[in-house]
Amino acid sequence: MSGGVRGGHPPEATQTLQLPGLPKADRCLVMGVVNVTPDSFSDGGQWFGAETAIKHGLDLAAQGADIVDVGGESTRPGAQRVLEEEELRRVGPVVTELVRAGVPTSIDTMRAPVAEFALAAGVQLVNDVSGGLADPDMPRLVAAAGASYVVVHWRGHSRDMYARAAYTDVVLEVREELAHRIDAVVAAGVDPARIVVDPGLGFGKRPEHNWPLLTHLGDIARIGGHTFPVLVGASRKRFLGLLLAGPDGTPRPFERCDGATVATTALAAAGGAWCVRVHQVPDNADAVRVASAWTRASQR
Ligand code: PMM
Repeated sequence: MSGGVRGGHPPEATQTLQLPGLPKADRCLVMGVVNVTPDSFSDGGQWFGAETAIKHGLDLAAQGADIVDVGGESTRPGAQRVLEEEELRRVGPVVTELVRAGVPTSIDTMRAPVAEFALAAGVQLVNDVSGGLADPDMPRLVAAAGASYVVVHWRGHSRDMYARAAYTDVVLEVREELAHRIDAVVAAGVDPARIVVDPGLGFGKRPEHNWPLLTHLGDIARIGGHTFPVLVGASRKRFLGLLLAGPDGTPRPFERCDGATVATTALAAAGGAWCVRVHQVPDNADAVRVASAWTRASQR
């Protein structure tokens, strides 16, 4: 599915796409984040115990999250990897309980054994920030389970990811590299109708790379003649804090970046995002509805 020419695809491209087993709405979906980690960038330590994490997931669903994304490994810049057993210990009870409660749940992991546990528990979506590069068994596993798969653009693990943040034309290169990953996961048996693409904001990208990706979601969606749903994960990321830095250049702390996240959500949704991945749900759930009304009115 490689190839193709870049160029201004329409913004409303991906919201009408329906993935089997996932919620349907004629607007951008909201994915609420539960990081069961002691060290994630914005919420590390807050939802670390199983009970607290389960309650938080249920709260996010009650607040309007269409999907709840559960992760047990921090990918913050510079993060070291956790052991597989520890990752499983963190996420296992949380995905099990959220699925049991009927919450559409995704597992945020780069490891096939962790995804395998979560799929057996009943998650509908595997969110792999490495796009199948970190664990070569992942695409086959997702294919065999018949699950949906988020293929994120990624150039390597977080401990040294900025060393690879060099692009001449970031939109073109991210799209080309995603196309190669799509070829690989489809070759492993994943149904193209179950693939979601994600430009991987912040993953081996500096602020000047994230902004053009956000404004070209239509280009990211259209790969090899196929239109894929696009997931956008901008919530509380450092490029927002840097945008809102004080006069002395100190980045705005993430806990005061929720307004910027909500603005980004509205723009991404109006720009065609299928789903936004956010830490704080209520205001973002409002923002996707505003964007939907905006898009509908602009099409009259
Ligand atoms: N970002 C993080 C974790 N998982 N998944 C997807 N699909 N897209 C992302 O951009 C993404 C992700 C890192 O964010 P956090 O640790 O602050 O939650």
